[in-house]
Amino acid sequence: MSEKLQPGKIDGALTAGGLRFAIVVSRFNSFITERLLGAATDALERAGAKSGDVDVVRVPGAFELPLASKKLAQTGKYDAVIAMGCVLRGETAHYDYVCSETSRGLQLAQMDTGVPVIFCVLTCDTLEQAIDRAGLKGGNKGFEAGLAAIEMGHLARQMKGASGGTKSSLKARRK
Ligand code: INI
Repeated sequence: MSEKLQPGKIDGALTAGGLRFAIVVSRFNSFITERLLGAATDALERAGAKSGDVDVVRVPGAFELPLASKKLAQTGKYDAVIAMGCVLRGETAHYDYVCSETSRGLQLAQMDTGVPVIFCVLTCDTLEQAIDRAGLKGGNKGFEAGLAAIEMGHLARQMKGASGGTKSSLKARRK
């Protein structure tokens, strides 16, 4: 009988020391987005990030998040970018265009640059739903985004050069 399969494990640590982050925050619905920002910086700080390693950039609305995130990712200065916004449904189709282009643009930004771009954009029908997710009943999505940025920042470092080719710096940990 062969031994039980023991796949190598590649985990992203949850310590932020030594990693660099950019946070892009939409001014639109700032009552919500500033609360997301506060929770994300809390998560980063409590995980060991230093002030000089976190930059905050503000943009007018969610629609502007993808371009700013991509430009920040392209600088090569950051291990992860967090994009924060809050889109609230109105009476027209505007909401749908903003949501779809923002999410598509942010995914493209990370796929084009190879730098993790964390999606922290609330897309809600009501203000109450948004408040619930920015520090009330639903916790705070900003805090979750901070943790996701740390984990993905580490993973991206470990997977540098692992683009499907034969050689990479990716080292699986075996127990
Ligand atoms: N931007 C948001 O971030 N949230 C919204 O709810 C929103 N609504 O509802 O219109 C919104 N619109 C502005 C948009 O993101 C752009 O900033 C604007 O169209 C200029 O490009």
